[in-house]
Amino acid sequence: MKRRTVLVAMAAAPLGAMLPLPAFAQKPIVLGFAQVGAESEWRTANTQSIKSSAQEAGIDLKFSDAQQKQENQIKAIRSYIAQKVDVIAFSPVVETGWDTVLVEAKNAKIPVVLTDRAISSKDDTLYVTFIGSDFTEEGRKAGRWLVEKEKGNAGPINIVELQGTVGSAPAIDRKKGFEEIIKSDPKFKIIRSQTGDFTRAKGKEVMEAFLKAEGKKINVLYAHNDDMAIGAIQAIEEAGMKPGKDIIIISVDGVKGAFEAMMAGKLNVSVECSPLLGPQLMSVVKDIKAGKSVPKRIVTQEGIFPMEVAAKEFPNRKY
Ligand code: GZL
Repeated sequence: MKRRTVLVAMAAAPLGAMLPLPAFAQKPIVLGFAQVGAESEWRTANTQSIKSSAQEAGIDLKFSDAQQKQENQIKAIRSYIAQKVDVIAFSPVVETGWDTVLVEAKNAKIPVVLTDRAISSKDDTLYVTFIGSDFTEEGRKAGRWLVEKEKGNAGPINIVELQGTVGSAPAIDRKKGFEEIIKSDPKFKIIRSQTGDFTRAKGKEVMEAFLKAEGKKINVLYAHNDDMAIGAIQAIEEAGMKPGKDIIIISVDGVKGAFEAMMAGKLNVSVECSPLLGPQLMSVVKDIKAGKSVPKRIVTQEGIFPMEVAAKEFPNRKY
């Protein structure tokens, strides 16, 4: 009934006063998304969230995987500009080097949304909003957990650090937040710090090198994501040491693999970093197309999961 009424109204209205098309007759919004890659459990869950949310929202998604290479993300953004998509969204693999291509998007009048990771640019008109976690706070949460855990220990407490992708916002900010907290007590010393590029394989490889160089001097591992921690756990076991006991392990993301490691007593705590950004992204894309204003920064809310709660929390995990 309603549908016919709308159509009748349109036929009667003079051409100059055409009513807006009803939702079922409007062409779908086209969103171009340039993803970092498929480097971790977190990224896989993030991709799944974006694809399933686009489908549920009736948004036509064009998706690309850059295999963690900035030049591939830039190529994808340029192809979306050429295709004249309605909105472009991406998770910048590193913070810098985006201004040129984002000026091209701006000149093409295509709004850009940052998800997951931020960019470092003087011109914040190059994107409409940034939806993602507060990585510095994630680093602080990791540091606060360690300070509390070791409050009765006079030290020294030697820490090795597996950093995320060099130049990426999560790697820069998780390091900054962690160091901000542990610098309060000189017993904490970061004796080795190197990138494992957020992957299990590289995390294992770098941890093997740390163990070769420092061996039993290592008290704590701080890994910027669960995948590198899981790789490091393999290296620690192969070196004949007990992960979670001989070496306390702190990581970030809260993926299922981390919960399984915590339930096995091999990982001590994982700071949550939610990849489930799809629903928020689609809602923002629709608001932008509807001409609504959106906040410049949308922060995802997250917790922290020590091994003691892992078994109880595991059934609730969505990624
Ligand atoms: C964080 C995200 C990071 C994850 C890693 O929002 O960018 O990239 O912590 C992923 O697991 O590779």
